[in-house]
Parts: sequence; C-alpha cells; structure tokens
Amino acid sequence: MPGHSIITSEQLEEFDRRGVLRFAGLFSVDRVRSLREYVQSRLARLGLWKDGAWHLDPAARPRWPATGLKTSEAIGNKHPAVEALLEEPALRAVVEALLDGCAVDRKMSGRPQVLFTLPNSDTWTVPTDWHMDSPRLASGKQPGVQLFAFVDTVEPRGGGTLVLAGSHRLLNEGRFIRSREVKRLLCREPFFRELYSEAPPNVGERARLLGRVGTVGSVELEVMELTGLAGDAYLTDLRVLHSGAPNTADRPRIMATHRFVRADVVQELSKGYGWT
Ligand SMILES: O=C(O)CCC(=O)C(=O)O
Repeated sequence: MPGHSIITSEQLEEFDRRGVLRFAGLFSVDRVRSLREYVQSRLARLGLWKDGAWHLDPAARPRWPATGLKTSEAIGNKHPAVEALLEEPALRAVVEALLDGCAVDRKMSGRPQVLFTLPNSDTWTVPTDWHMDSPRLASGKQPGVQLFAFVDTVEPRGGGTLVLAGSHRLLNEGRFIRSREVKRLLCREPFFRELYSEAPPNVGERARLLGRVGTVGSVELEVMELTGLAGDAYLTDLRVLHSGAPNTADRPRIMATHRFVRADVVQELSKGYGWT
C-alpha cells in the first residue's frame, strides 16, 4: 500500500486501538517557521509581538475559557503559509497510510486552522467540554483523521489540546450519532460522568484527571495532553473526544489543526446531517 512504509505496523495497531499517534518532527523547520512568522506578523499589528518577543499586557490578560482573540479574525487561515502545511510530504504520506489509501474530500476538509490561546489562567484544569468533530456513522466507518501540529513549542499546561485516547471505539453501534448525543450516552458511565461534570467545584482539582485511565466495556481510555516542539504533530481519529485547555504558560499557545474527511463517507455524512 503506498505510504505505508512511513508508518510501522505497530503504529497502525496503536492508532486503531488508541486513535492517537505522535510524530516528532513531522514538519520541516522552514515550513513551520513560515507559519509561525505569519502568526507573529498578524499579532504584531495588535502590539502583541514586537522586536522578536511577546509583549503581553498582564492587565489585559483573558480569563479561561476566553482565549483572548477571535483567531479567525485576528490571524485567519486564508494565507499560503497556513495552506502550505498540507503540502508537507511526510504529512501526506502519514495521512494516506492512516486512511488506508482512501482519498480525502477537499471540500468537506476545508482549510487548516491556527489554534491560538493567550496565557489565560494561573490554574490549569481538565475542562468539561469534551466533543468530537465528526458523528458516529451507521456504517461504523472511520470518517477521517485530524491533524494537531505544533507551530511553536507547547509545554505541559501551556494550552495544548486534550484528547481522550480510545474514545473513537465507543458507540459505534450501527447508527448516526452526533456529538451532543454522544455526551448524553457516555454520561451513563462513571468514567464519563466525572469527565463531563463540573464537580468538584474547585476547577484546580480537576487537573488530577490528566492521565486518568479507565475502561468502558473492553475499551481502554486515557486522558492525554498534546505537547511538543515546533514541527511535531499528532494525528487523531476524527471520532476521538477532545477539548481545548487553559494556558498557564507565559507565552501564547500556537498550534494548527486540519480535518481530513474521507471521500467515501461524504454521502453518508451528508445524509445523516440532512444535507441531501
Ligand atoms: O486545542 C483547542 O483549542 C481545541 C481544538 C478543537 O476543539 C478542535 O480543533 O476541534
């Protein structure tokens, strides 16, 4: 199968089982630097980046869950440096392997998006707004994969996305299920009641949920934080539950995401959403 040589059979097995795979240095230094410089140039207009350093006014610091800026307006994604992420040969090969050679529907997949969070909290927590970016399909097919790329270093508690490894294997029960129904169904399980629940009232106490492992039926789950160096990336199954997280670091979190939707599920997705 073309592209498979970039991924070992152990990695493919891990992706099937956990729905999450890490790729250190997936992107070339130059490609990531171009994107980082584009983001910095946009933020320079707002006075947040100047003379090669961040200038963040503590008095104007947003408070989690606010991220500080409307990223689509302040940064945007209609720029060659953002779109160029998709041209990375190693990324293309990895996606092809994870989709078992299936074509990607470019229209449904849209453009990559920058994920940006200003420092916005002193206290780190595991949030409650777990969601996924694709429904469960009646056919049980994997709808695609999602890229989470590091445009700059993201350290632990520095705003990296949280993912629930293994969650893509839940609720594949032969019917179309949207994200909000997934939440209702999963809350029957003690593991998920705690993950989705606002209790305990002190949000800082929820930090202990990071690394939490559990099982639902035969499915093993683990709460993970995505962290890495510029150029590193994770690929996740599009059904994996994930959440934004507070940024307790002293610099912004800059990542990028892209959803690769399989061409062979577009009809089923459209029908399920009532678009056709
Ligand atoms: O890391 C984040 O800000 C969350 C990203 C997210 O939920 C998504 O891209 O679907």
